[in-house]
Amino acid sequence: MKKALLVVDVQNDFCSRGALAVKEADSIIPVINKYIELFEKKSLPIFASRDWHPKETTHFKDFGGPWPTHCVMDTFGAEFNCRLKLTSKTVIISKGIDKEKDSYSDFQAFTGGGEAFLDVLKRFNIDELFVCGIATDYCVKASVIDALRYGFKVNVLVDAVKAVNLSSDDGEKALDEMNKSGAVSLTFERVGKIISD
Ligand code: VGL
Ligand code: ZN
Repeated sequence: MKKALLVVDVQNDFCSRGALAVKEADSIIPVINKYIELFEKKSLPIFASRDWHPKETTHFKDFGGPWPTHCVMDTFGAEFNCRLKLTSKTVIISKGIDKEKDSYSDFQAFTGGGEAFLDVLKRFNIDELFVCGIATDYCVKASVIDALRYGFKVNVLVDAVKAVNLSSDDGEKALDEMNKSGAVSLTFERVGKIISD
C-alpha cells in the first residue's frame, strides 16, 4: 500500500483577484510546490482536484445557491494557478459538474475518463493521503472526512491549506472536526521525515 498527495482546488478563482478569492491563498502555493517536489522525488502519486462547474448551477447565488459564480469549466477562473507546479504524471480530477449539487468532496470527483476518485485510489493501491489546498472549511474538510469514512489514513498539511472563513474561525473549527474524525495535522518538516522512512 502507498501514500499519495492530494492537492485540492488551487485554481485562479480561489486565489488573489479571483471570483471567490480566499485570503492569503497565494501564500500556500510555494509550500504546495515543495510537497509536490517531495512526492515526485519519491515516485509517489499526486492527485489534483479542481472545482469544475457548469455556467448555471444551484451552487451559485444567481440560481439560489450560496456562492458567487466561480470555477466555471473551461474558463480562466477554473484553471490551476499558473504558479502551481503540477507534474506531468499528476492525475487531475474534477467535481461540481452536477447542476443541482454542491459536491464539495473529492470523492464526488472524476477523471477525464470518467473514473471515480475512490476507484483511482484503489487502482493506485493508496491507503494514506496527505491533503493540502483550498478551502480548509469546504472542499478540504469534505474530502478529508470522506477519506476517513472510506478507511484511508489521512494527514492534513496545515502549512498548505487556507480557509474561506465566512466566520473568522471556520478554518480552525474545520481542522478540529477533521482531527476529531481521525485526521493527523502535519507540517513540511515532519512529512519529509515520514516520506523518507
Ligand atoms: C469550494 C466553495 C465553493 C472549495 C468550492 O473548493 O472549497 N468552496 N466551491
Ligand atoms: Zn464551487
